[in-house]
Amino acid sequence: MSLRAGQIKSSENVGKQVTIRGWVYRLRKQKENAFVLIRDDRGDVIQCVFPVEKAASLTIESSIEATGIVSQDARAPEGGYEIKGKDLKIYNVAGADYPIGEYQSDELLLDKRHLALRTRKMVAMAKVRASVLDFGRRWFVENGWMEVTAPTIVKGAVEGGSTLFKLKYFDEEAYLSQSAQLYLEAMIFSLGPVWSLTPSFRAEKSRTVRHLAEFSHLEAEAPWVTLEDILKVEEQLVSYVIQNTVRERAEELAYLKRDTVDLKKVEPPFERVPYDKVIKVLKSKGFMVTQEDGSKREIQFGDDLSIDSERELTKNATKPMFVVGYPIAVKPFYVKEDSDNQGIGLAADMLAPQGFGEISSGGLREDDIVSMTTRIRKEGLDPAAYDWYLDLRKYGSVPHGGFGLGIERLVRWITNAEDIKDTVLFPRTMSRVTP
Ligand code: AMO
Repeated sequence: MSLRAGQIKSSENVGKQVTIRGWVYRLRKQKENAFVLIRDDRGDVIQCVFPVEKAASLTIESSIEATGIVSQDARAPEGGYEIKGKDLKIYNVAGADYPIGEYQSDELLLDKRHLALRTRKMVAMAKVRASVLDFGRRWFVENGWMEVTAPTIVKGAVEGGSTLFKLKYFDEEAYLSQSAQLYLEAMIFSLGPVWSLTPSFRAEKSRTVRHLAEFSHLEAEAPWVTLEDILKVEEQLVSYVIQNTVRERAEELAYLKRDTVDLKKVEPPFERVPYDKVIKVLKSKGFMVTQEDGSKREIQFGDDLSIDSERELTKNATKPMFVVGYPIAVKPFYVKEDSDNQGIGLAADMLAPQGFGEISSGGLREDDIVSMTTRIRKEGLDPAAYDWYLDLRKYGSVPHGGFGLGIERLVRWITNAEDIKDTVLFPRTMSRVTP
């Protein structure tokens, strides 16, 4: 039976014979011995020492099965255990030109991502991400929300026409979904609180460290809720995911050099900061916005928050915050207007601290058919494309709301990753659709 590195590294195994299968992660051939760092299929490593002639044909990433006796040696890397190799079976001698070495440009690592995902950094990232997805699902299951799946080939824009990916759908035109929201809204009438995890697609034409063309979108929707109800769900969900991920992935986060002191303090409630206060704060700091013609002016009420303004706002924060009370004009057609506060939308964005910025967005939905039709037209969209969606306001409309959270944005914050592309194994951006 073959064991994994983590199972072998234990004092109980010292002096015993073990077998491990894996790949040559690092290789150092000396006069008498070859030091082979083996990576198992979970990304963990252990050193195995063979007489050099036995390992003569080995190259980096060759796939092997090694059998030998476990010994404890403080000099052995990665935990002080090693295997004194006896038998070596080689499955495949990897080409000697393996392109990933210790120091590589980011671009090469992206071009060779199918191989770069064998690096320990990518393995650690993938494990943190898996825990985020796992605990996200668990939170919804434990709290009685039903998992649903919405289509990703659709006819209507949710988040504005400029980021739609068009596709030929038999003899008609269709789009890749930007958000499952409208479909989740249809489901709450018979399924109650629902949630989904589907890819969303945005033809984002800007290169930033927080935009992907395809991202994993965790979305939720529920009937009979207030804005405060939705914000409570968001802060509980995010806190639960973070606390559990930090606990389960302590080793990986340490490998990624992520200081988790602040993360461990993330718990509800998150501060609710009114939009008008945000603008005042940014103004007092002399924050400027760039206009379409490239000129700059002072930020003013009515401006949407940009990456830069969010960074400024959150750079010294240690916990996420909600920005509430946006002018309805900067929000999409579905956002409900506050009846006590004309022109203000019942929507909120959650901003992650330390400059990471928006990770989720949500609020109450317009439930009146007349206002909604007017707003769809105002956005230059065709109400006919939203025929079925408008039916939801015609037949038993109820107050309802929900939110969408970007998994990669959350993972980027948890891992302190410089670029959102690091949080996904095969990133899709404006300039990258392979591998
Ligand atoms: P929004 O467009 O703000 O709202 O998206 C919700 C969340 O999705 C993430 N996100 C992205 N992540 C990576 N790359 C992108 N290009 C990208 N675009 C968005 C962000 C963002 O907060 N239907 C509404 C939400 C709602 O009201 O329910 C929506 O899609 O984390």
